[in-house]
Order: sequence, then structure tokens, then C-alpha cells
Amino acid sequence: MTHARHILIGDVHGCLTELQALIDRIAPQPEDIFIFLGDLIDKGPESPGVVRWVRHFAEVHQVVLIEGNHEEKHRRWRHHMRQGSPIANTMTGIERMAALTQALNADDIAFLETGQLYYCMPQYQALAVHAGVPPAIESLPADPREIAAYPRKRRDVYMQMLRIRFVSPEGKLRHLGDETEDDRYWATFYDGRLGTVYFGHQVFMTHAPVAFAHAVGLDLGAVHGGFLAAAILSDDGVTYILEPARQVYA
Ligand SMILES: [Mn+2]
Repeated sequence: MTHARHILIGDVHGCLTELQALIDRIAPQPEDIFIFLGDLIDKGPESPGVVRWVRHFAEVHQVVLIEGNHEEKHRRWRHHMRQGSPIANTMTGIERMAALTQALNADDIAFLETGQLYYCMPQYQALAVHAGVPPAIESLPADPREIAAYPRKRRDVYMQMLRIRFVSPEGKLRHLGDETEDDRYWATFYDGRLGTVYFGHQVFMTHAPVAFAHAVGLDLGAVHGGFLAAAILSDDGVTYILEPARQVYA
């Protein structure tokens, strides 16, 4: 049996030119499934353009959007705005979030909000997620939408898949910049129980995807002048395509 190619794409962050060039090099075929690992938006030059381009691309190709922490924050802000909640005014980056919302139409926003927490690829024993897998997660429901119905505390554990980086010896997540010498990056001790994890979020300014024992980091810092990376999973194995950034945007 042959399986469709599954193409995983790291954090785009508004790098539309690089995304178009990368997709050209991938040469999409009708049965391909494209999985964006989150953070289409922010930091880079063309966030609204990327959202719209991917939305149109999704009209002719199979596309799965993983929600990144940037999309999640914009979504929370829009929610608070709609509710008229004062929390909306306490968030950082209000101008940026308002500008993006202003530049997008209702279809673009609806498309962004299709972002899901993860995507399982049992045929490749692989999992796509934005940031990673917290140590407390032993298994995942087949449908990530089930998690929204979990009680708050349990749900919060799963929501860590959006932002996890370093973990303390007690299993607590560290914020960026707060990590100590005893903390470990999640992928360095992830045991593969949910398959090989393809993830973005953590910028690696390297010339190849970063391979851990059971995880592969695909955010090679396109927006920082690195590469926009894609992993192509097929029955022939995994191949990578790296599209160099045209400039340092952030
Ligand atoms: Mn990112």
C-alpha cells in the first residue's frame, strides 16, 4: 500500500516569498497533505498575505493548520474584543493584533481559526505539533477538538503543546529566558511514545532540521534570516527541503 505524501512546514511568520518558493520546489501533487506547524503570522513582512495565500492554497490542496502560540494569542484577543472584555486591553501587542485583524477578511479569520492542537499520522508513526509534547501526556484523543471539553486543569496540560520548551526537574514548564541548568529541553528526553514528533516553535539557526531521538525541529528561523523548512514524509522515508530567507526580517 502506498501512502500519500505528508508535507510538514515549519514556522512561516509572514515570509510569503519564501513560502511560495518552497511550495514550488515541493511540486504539489493532488494527493499530498500539507501540514503547517503553526505561527503563519507575526514578526515577518507579510502576515496577512500568508494567511490569504494558504487559505487559497487550501481550496485546491489538502491542508491541515496546526495552531501556533501566535495564532492562539490573536484568537484569544479577538475573543476578548468580541466579548467587550477589559482583558483585551491588558494584552501585549494590541496594535499588531488589531492591524492583522484589520487586514484580514472574515474568511481569512475563519480559516485561521481552523487551527488544531496537533495532527496524528499513524501511517508514519508520527505526530505534528507546534511546540512539543509535555512529559505528562501519555496519549492523545484521535480528534484534538475533544480537548476543548476537558476540565480546565487537564486541558491546560494539553495546551502546553503550543508553548513547551524547557522543563524543570519537577516537570514544570519554564518560560523563555527563565530556564536553569537543571532544566531540560522537552525533545531531549521525549521517549517516542506518541511517535516521531515534528515541531516548530523553537528556533534553530542551523543548516538542517534538528533531529532528536524521537523528534525533529523544523523552525530554522526563516524570519530571522535562516531557512523555511519542509519535511516530506513518504513511503520512501523522510526528505527535507530548505528555502533560504531572502533577508533578515526580525
Ligand atoms: Mn514561532
